Amino acid sequence: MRPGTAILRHLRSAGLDFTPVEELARAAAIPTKDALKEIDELVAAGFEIENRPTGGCRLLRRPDALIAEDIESGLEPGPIAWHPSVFRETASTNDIADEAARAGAAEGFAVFAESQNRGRGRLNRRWESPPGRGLWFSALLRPPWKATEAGRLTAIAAVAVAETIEVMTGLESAIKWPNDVWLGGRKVAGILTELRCTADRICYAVVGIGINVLQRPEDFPPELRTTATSIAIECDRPPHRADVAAGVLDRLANGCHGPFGPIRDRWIARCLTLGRTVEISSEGRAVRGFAESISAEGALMVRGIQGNLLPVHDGEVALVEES
Ligand code: BT5
Repeated sequence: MRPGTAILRHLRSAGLDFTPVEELARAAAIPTKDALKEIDELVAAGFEIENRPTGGCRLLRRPDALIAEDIESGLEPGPIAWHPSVFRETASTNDIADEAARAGAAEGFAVFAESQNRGRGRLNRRWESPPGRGLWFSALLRPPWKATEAGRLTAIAAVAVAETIEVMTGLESAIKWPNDVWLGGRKVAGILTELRCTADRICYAVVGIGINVLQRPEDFPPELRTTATSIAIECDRPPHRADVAAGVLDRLANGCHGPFGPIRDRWIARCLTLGRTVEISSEGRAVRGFAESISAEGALMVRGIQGNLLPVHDGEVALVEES
């Protein structure tokens, strides 16, 4: 853990009580003079820290900007040691994570950007990623799974986002297969999982997550205003972006390193797609049938007109209105 993170974590848990600098230095395992430098750096980054020569320090305000130490200080101990970094602007965080993975980065690499100028969705569709309003990030995972189990990753990420939003806002969210999270009947988040596999195993996965947190309606381009929403549009007091990020990373780590069964149940409980007649277009083919369940591998199980059960791994889903 970075020294600044250890100091922030300590200050956050102390609330409005003062903590002696020596104690902060101990928590960060650095000499007191270095702790004072770290505190200066946090102040320069926008944290409001009161430092009394006799009483010690306390944290009065966190900046709105996304700061790696702020995200890291909110993480719970878990099966993945996340190493977040934050770029001011990039093309796509998925590209940065992919490059890092090729260079041998370990599971736990997580890259955020305040804005993306070429944020993308599936099939290279544009993902709107305006500065300072959302969470645009990619997490590197190396699950020891078969390539056919990759669908779990998007399901785990969708449940992680949905549950984080629910816990932080008290609002109910929903999941539209395979990669959308909805709030108040509109899309609040999307997931883009990209993989590198050997013949049958996953080498690594980059799970890209975009969450609209602080946008106002006018921040969306006109064509998205009726279909997209943000957490701030749906609730009066939106959570801090760093806390949403930490909540999602914690749940993603636990989900990837635990059994899939319980996640699958939580996915099913929120799924808008199940129990409906759907038409799914995938790789130039259209499949029509009844969306029955999600398999242990994370595929949507569709009962075709002939009664056959078909696993569908990706695609565009349209709900068919039955007459
Ligand atoms: C997705 O694709 O929903 C996946 C989005 C993943 C974005 C993250 S951000 C971090 C990482 N880096 C990246 O470059 N990408 C990932 P898809 O299901 O194909 O949906 C794309 C469609 O959603 C677009 O065609 C628009 O209609 C709509 N859309 C675009 N931006 C949106 C936004 N900010 N909020 C809601 N809907 C949006």
